[in-house]
Amino acid sequence: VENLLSPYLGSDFKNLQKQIVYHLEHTLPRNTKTFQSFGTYLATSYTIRDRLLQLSHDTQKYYNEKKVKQACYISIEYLMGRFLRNAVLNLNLEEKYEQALAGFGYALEDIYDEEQDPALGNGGLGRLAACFLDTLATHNYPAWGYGLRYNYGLFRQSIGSEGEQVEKTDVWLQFPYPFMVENHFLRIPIGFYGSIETYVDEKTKGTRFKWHPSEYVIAQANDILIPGYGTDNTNTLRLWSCRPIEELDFDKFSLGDFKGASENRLNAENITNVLYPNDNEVAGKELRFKQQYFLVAATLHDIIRRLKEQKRTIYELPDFAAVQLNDTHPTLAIPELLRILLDEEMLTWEEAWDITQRTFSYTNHTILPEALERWPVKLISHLLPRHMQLIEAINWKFLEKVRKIDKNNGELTKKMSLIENSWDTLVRMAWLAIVGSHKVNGVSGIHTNILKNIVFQDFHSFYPNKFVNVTNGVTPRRWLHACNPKLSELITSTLKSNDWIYDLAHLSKLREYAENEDFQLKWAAIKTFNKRKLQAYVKKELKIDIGCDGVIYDIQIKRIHEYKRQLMNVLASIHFYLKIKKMSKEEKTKVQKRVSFIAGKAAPGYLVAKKIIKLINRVSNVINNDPEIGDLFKVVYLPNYSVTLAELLIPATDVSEHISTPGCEASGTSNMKFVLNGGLILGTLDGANLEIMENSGEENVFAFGITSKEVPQVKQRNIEQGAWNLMPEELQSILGIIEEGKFGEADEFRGLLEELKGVDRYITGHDFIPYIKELENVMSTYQKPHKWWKMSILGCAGSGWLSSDRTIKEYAEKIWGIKPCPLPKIE
Ligand code: 26Q
Repeated sequence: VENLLSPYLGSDFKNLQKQIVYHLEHTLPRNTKTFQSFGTYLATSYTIRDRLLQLSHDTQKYYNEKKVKQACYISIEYLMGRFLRNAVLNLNLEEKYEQALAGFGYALEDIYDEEQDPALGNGGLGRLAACFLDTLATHNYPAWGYGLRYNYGLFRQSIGSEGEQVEKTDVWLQFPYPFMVENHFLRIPIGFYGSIETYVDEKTKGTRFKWHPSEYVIAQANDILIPGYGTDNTNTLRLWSCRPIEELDFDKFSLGDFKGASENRLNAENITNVLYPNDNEVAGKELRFKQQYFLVAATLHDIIRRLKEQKRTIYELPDFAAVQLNDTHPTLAIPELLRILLDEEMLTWEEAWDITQRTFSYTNHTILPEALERWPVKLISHLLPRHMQLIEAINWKFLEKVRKIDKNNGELTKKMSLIENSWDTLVRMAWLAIVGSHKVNGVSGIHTNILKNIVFQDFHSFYPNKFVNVTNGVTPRRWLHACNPKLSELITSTLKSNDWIYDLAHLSKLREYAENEDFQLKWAAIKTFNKRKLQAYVKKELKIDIGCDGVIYDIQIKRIHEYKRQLMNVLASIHFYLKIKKMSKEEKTKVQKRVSFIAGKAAPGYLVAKKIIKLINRVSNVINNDPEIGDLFKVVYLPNYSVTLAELLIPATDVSEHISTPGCEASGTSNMKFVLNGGLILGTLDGANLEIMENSGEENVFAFGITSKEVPQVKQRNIEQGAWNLMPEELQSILGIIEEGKFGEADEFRGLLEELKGVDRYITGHDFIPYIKELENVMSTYQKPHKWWKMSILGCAGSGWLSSDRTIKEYAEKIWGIKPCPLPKIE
């Protein structure tokens, strides 16, 4: 710990300048004469990395000395967002760095903007993992994140001339990424394919198995160090990249087979080459399966290596690490650990199974059937023969117990079997994850109830104590303190303390200011300030003029998905457009002005979602260029939604839309970020919206529609009577207008409309009128500023529990059994 005092790491601004120049001249091929912003960003970042390396060494040393239990979070996605601002704020060095860079003629703010946004995730699940890492470090929990270092992150999105989504490769490693430390000393061989050897153990005379893979690749560690806010504890996110065992086949090369010579390298690099761009939808590709195994095999190897480094035995694994499976994507960790314990550590089945169950726990993030992973037995047997054998053994032993309570001649056994016989023989990964874990959690109250009572009902009866709820949360560091500095300052000065940044419950003290005129004015002025920044961005990037004062900024930003109902949103925009067009001049003066923003990516193979994007852009084009509408209403599609863009949008939002079909959105997390920033919610009775209503007060949320329990009846009626026959006339005529070709060729959107007219799976027709009515309520409430700002302040004041700090405390206590382990402070 005393190393922290080393003069090199001194943090007076002159020292920081020396460190920056050092890196400029020695780490980069630059000097003080060829200073430019990007080089300055890199050099500045390297100084941060030095500090974090030092802190991380001390942290690991301390955890090892104390032998504390740690959480290991395995996730195939991490949506980290930019690093530099977060690190500078967490280390409390903002003023010093500002000063240091000002000396070189740079504004720190502009230097932040040089950084790329590592997009190693799709959406909610990956961003949740990132918020958890921030909280774990901030609250001094011994914890590791494990994931993959993809060469290419989530594609970059632009909009083509027809309004369609265009995807481009995200080459994020084109330039050095200074916050990731390649760890060349950690190289782990990972096997695939091959055969199983059976032999008799001399000592016990029992049958043993050994897997002989026929192919190997190397997993190499790349570490991103995670600073906590206001603490020295610095945890590690370890991302694996895949390397070949042999870089080049020299025999082939010598024979002139240049392509064949590099085959090894190319095949290996394939595994961590690209992030699958599917969100809430399974891509059943062999390469994806290989990614999943690669991740868990490397991770378990590393965890066991670290356990043994502490001179502890394998029996202590469950006291050394709590391993959390972020959805079913890392479920192969279960048979992989069993394999290690049985075939390498030579434990008995009972011992091995007990250790496995006590080590793992599993979080479910979705109940959509198309997102539940099922992998063909054939594929698993080919790629991982020993693992398939173990899955069958787990299933056999599990079903033995199920059969005892199965009174319905095999019905229950069939339903609960880890292996399904339908169009193919498939392994149900969620079933495997449940059976192999000691705890399973959903991510919001309603979601966990649906898991217990519907999706995993049989398992809940079988294991009544296994299922728990842990409602999601978001880190207030990034999602308030960093992205909305003016609001952060106002809160700190009002509460006369910044304790809220790591104990968000303090926000409740804002309640007493909710109706204070002076406070409301300050609060509203900050919103306007943030809206102006967004207005300028829209002008610069999209060349669209939007208003600001007196204009509602209404936003829906999330992955494009039918269940999230961006389609309903754009249909409502057409409704309002038509309504304004029919108005007299006099009536128009009374219209509440509004800008409807939509942003989000569609999975490249999800054609319906891509059509929705196209429709939004076509509608936007018509509305924004109609002189009869002027500045009364605009529809703006913001391309390339990302964490960085969210940091601009969320503080600038008056009202955000979370309008999924009830029962479909497991939780949602952006809803929490908006409330934290004084945005109001227009939402359905779904996911975390419900808990936001409970905590911030129902009267402070614009809620509409039916409960998830009522949805099946509506769907059934649609099927029986045809959705068209039940559709309100207003919506029928809007569909008619689209069909007439008002927004481009009539045929273009036929598929979208046919679904609405036929089955209407997501009950858009049913919800359309209540939705429009609530939107109108939003607009009329905006005209009563005192009421609006009261709602906004009360929403924020009630959002203390939305912090991922609260979420992680629950995981730590209910699931992991870990405790904070703060490094001793040095003065
Ligand atoms: C699976 C197999 C093959 C390829 C891709 C996938 C895959 C990838 C990503 C399946 C699902 C996902 C992502 C799911 C997700 O982001 N779910 C969201 O999780 C959030 C955090 O809990 C919730 O707030 C959201 O409600 C939920 O939709």
